[in-house]
Amino acid sequence: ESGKKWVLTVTAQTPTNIAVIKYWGKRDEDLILPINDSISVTLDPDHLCTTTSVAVSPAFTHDRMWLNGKEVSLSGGRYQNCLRELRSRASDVEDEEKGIKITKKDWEKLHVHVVSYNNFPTAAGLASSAAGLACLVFSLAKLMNVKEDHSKLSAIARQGSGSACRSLYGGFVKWIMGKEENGSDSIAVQLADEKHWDDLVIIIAVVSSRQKETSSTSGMRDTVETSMLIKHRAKEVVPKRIIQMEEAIKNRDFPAFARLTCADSNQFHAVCLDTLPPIFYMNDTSHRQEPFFNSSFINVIVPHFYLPIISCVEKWNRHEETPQVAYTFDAGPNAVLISHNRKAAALLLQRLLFYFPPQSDTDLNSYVIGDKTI
Ligand code: 2P0
Repeated sequence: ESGKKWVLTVTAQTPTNIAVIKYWGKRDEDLILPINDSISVTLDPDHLCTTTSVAVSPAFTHDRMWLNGKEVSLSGGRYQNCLRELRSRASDVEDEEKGIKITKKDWEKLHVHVVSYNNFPTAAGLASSAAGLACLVFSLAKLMNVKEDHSKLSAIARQGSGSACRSLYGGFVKWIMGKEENGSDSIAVQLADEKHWDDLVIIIAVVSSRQKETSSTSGMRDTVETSMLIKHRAKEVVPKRIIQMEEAIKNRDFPAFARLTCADSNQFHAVCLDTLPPIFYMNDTSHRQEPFFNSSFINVIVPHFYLPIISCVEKWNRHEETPQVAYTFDAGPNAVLISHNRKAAALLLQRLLFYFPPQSDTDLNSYVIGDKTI
């Protein structure tokens, strides 16, 4: 019985990532295989990240998970696929101090507990599933002594949530769609590390922390089934943009980076509109939400926020000799703005404060987001 008392734990932290060339559409729903490559920037872990602790003990009778303090079911196919893939690759673990010895075979019957916490709104279009699933897979892989490199782990995280595979690396990351039917070559690779372009500043305006209305999974399924535009995007547009974006990142070419980022965000929302029924992620947010608890986030609730942001940035960029800021919007109502240095970021914040002033004292603290990221 005393042998039942031990618990072995691992804790990991994983930031979320923001796609600059977007993933939208699957060719295989179960394995989560995309219809195009995508490229993202991984944020730095101070701001938008998931912290996950995983534990194993012979006293645990089921696999269980708590997300932000509430128990959630692990019975879904995606979690099960990740757990199965990891268990099948587990190795022996020995902790002499605690007198613990787990053999490869033991992992088949041992159960795990997972406690996960996001420091940002879950499912409000801030890619919480990306950070969450990447962190789950990474921490379990450590706990189970899975001896695979990051790219193999990315293929496991991908089966939890597509965009999660990109959060296994920092800096700039490409998710290669791959060709194989079994998904073995649909993996993430790092294009450049977090030091490569460290004067970029990413600012996220959390317009709303409410949960989005159309989940990415069902939204992209509808798009693939009904949109003509998505076929053109996946086959003709994205492959060219991927090459151009890789080049822009390699050369730290902000004008090209900004042009591609804005164009790809706009095309992603165009294919959403081209879906039946149409999906509006850039909808109006006129309700005031509770200020978000993390003081490092901008919390602006303004009606008609997106179009003014887009036109404000577009006008500003045209006014300057070279673009100063790029915008990108994901499957939720929050704005992600990328400026090419701290000076441009300070000016951007000034403008945001001017056009979208905080509406109460509490907002004053919660206005500014994130410092630099990659
Ligand atoms: C992206 N998004 O590349 C794109 C841009 C949203 C817009 O990846 O079904 O949560 O779990 O694979 O990864 C959101 O999709 O969807 C997403 P699943 P996921 O970041």
